[in-house]
Amino acid sequence: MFHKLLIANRGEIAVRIIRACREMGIPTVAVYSEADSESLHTLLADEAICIGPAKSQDSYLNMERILSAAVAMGADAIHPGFGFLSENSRFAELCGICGIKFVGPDSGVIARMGNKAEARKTMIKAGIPVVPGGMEPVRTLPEAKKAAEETGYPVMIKAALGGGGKGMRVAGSEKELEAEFLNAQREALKGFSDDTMYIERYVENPRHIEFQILADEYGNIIHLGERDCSVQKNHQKLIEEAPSAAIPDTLRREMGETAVRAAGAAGYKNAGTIEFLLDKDNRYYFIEMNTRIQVEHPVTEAVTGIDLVKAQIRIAAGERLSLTQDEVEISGHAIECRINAKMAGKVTNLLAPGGMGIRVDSAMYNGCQVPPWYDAMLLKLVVHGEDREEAIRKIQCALGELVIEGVETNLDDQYEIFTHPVYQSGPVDTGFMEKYFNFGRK
Ligand code: MV4
Repeated sequence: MFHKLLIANRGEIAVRIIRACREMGIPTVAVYSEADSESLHTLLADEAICIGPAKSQDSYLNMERILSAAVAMGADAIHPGFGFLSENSRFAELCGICGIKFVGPDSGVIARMGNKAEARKTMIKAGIPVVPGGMEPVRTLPEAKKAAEETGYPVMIKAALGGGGKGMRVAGSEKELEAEFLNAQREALKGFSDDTMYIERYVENPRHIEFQILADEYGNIIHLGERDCSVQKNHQKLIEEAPSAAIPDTLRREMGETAVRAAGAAGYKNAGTIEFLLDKDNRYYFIEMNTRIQVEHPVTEAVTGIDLVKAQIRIAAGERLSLTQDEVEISGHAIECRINAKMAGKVTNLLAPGGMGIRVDSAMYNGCQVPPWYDAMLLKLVVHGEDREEAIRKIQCALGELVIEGVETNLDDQYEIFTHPVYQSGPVDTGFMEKYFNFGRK
């Protein structure tokens, strides 16, 4: 096992990782920016080292500073969390060069899956169902037209290095493709310094279903069931559930097996996620693989009883998976709700909910500062009930108890979603928020 682990992150996920390490008896090093000297991850870790000014570029995204800190502090492993450098293949590679274990897959796999056009090609070759569309990326309008013609309209134009909706456009006809392709390409170039695109058939109002994968370094791969992340606004996930109420057991088994095969085709090691779109006729298509621990991982932890961050660390340390697919059991229903700040400022009052099946993951404390420099997610409320109905009641009760004063949040917006009869009556698709909700951004 590792002797000391450095957390290359901040906020609630850094705290989450520190907690896992502490339970495992692994000493931790926090890195922090000048804006985070009083942040919870800084205070909670066994050691902490300042790595630069507030701006992410100068601190949490600065590979040299983080690696220097790791070497200076004698860390033999780095956990990247999510966001920041977590999907930076160069960072994973540099960790290896410095003799530090990167808690995640090999850098080559990060690079290959980070390129969605290449990931798609890998999956096609492995016989994994993908959204109908071209096998090869497109770089010019004539190439795009040809691919769209072969695919059939409507199509989705996507950036190879995209994700999160940037550089993404729907084109219902050749005319629309002509109008939109170069715009999408320009957006991709601006956002990712690369204008490689690819074309897929447009799937209208799909459900977003993702399978949690665990793979050890000896070729053993299992899945831990799925999460339904269909409740989102402007490509920001708001609510995640496990299991998905939209998926019958037979389909779950089939999609799970497909997800395991997909991870195998990618040469995957450690915790990862296979994303599918599920259409109205319950056909499913691979769209992307995420090569990191995800924000919504606690819902999977709740229904499986498996600590995913500990599993990541054990796998990285060379341990074998300690359970087989048959030993994975999904029990009850879990829901996560993300509480985001709508402004920076000082938290003047905080009261966290409690009770059976209630979990709060956050780096907030009474009197803490919410800096303006980073992601706005303040707190994840995760509930686990016997079934979806109980989980919805539980999360309403917990949201009712939660008090955050001093900074404006989306708490009231979230409460409204859980009281919505369409949400309560069953699983929703990705069109739900746009159709029924119109509250302010973020
Ligand atoms: C799609 C799609 C429809 N058809 N691809 C949005 C983010 C990116 N990761 C994939 N996304 C989508 N890809 C095809 N071919 C619709 C979406 C999409 C979406 C996907 C998951 C969750 C929410 C979404 C909201 C709008 C659009």
